Amino acid sequence: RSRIFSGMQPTSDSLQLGNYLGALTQWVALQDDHDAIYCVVDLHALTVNPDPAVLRDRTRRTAAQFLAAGVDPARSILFVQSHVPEHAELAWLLSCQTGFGEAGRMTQFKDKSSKQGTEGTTVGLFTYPVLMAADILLYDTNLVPVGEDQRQHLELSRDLAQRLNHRFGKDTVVVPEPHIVKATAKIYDLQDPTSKMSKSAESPNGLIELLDDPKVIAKRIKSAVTDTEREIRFDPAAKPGISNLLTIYSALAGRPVDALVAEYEGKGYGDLKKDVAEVVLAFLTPFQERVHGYLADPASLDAVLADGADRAQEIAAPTLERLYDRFGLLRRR
Ligand code: AQP
Repeated sequence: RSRIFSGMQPTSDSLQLGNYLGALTQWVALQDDHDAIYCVVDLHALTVNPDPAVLRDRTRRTAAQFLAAGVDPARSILFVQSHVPEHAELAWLLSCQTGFGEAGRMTQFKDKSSKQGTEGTTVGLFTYPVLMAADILLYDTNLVPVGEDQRQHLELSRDLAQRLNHRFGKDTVVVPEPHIVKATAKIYDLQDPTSKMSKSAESPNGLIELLDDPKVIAKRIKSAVTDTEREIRFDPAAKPGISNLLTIYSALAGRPVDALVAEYEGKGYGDLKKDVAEVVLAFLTPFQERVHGYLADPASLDAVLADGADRAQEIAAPTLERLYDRFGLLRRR
């Protein structure tokens, strides 16, 4: 069976719909036929210097949302990154294999650091994709289900894997492949439908947060930015707002975009928005109930995460040992 690894940062109280459609639904779909490992990447979240109590709370909340979405600890490994210290250890080895210029070309770093300024940007944010490569290579991962925004980071993981195999022998690590599902690879902000929806968006008005009040969500969908035409058709370049709504509708209702476009012929944008809101809430209402159920019992949630960390470490520890040896570090007797 091929191995899957993916993670999400606990950078917000709630995941957003792009996280769910771009990544989490794939995680759930892939866990039957693959050896799947899913992680709350709390060390990555440290790059933006969160409040300690808030980070702890968000780590549990993120795990609860994975479970509520259908990640099943009986079929997958679910754990918290910092519970398996091998991630941070391998990141050091990999940072010594990454060019400064190579890391500097990462567009996510350029975007985030240009907003924060040099003084407000941590070295951790710069090396973020190196830690991500460590997450992936530690498990001899074959496939990484992510959204489009992670494609460049994954390319760096592949380059690093190939570099290690070239330098230390061809079977040093497995070279991972991205798994990006085109239809939902990039969900856009409702107010700015040419930018991706993001947990840490400057304004929350274009966001669909999975744990938000249903009334707020419906209002945001009804106020989504569209265009001055009246025709409902799928054309991401000319009609990004309408196309984004059709993508969301299609993914959550499990109906092809073409069928929706045919159904809405002659109808108005208001009709489409009303129905998208209905479809989103039909999914979110039971989802929110499940999340609150998991959060009401933190001891059980922590036990699931502890068991996941044990199982993850059984795989990670020998990989790190192998890499320490290949890098020429003298092992302790
Ligand atoms: N808008 C999106 N459409 C499709 N997929 C998306 N993902 C994120 N936004 C969209 C995917 O969700 C996973 C989350 O990864 P992350 O938590 O490490 O952070 P990210 O990619 O930076 O996502 P956010 O929501 O924008 O978080 P912040 O604001 O904290 O940086 C990844 O698989 C990502 O591709």
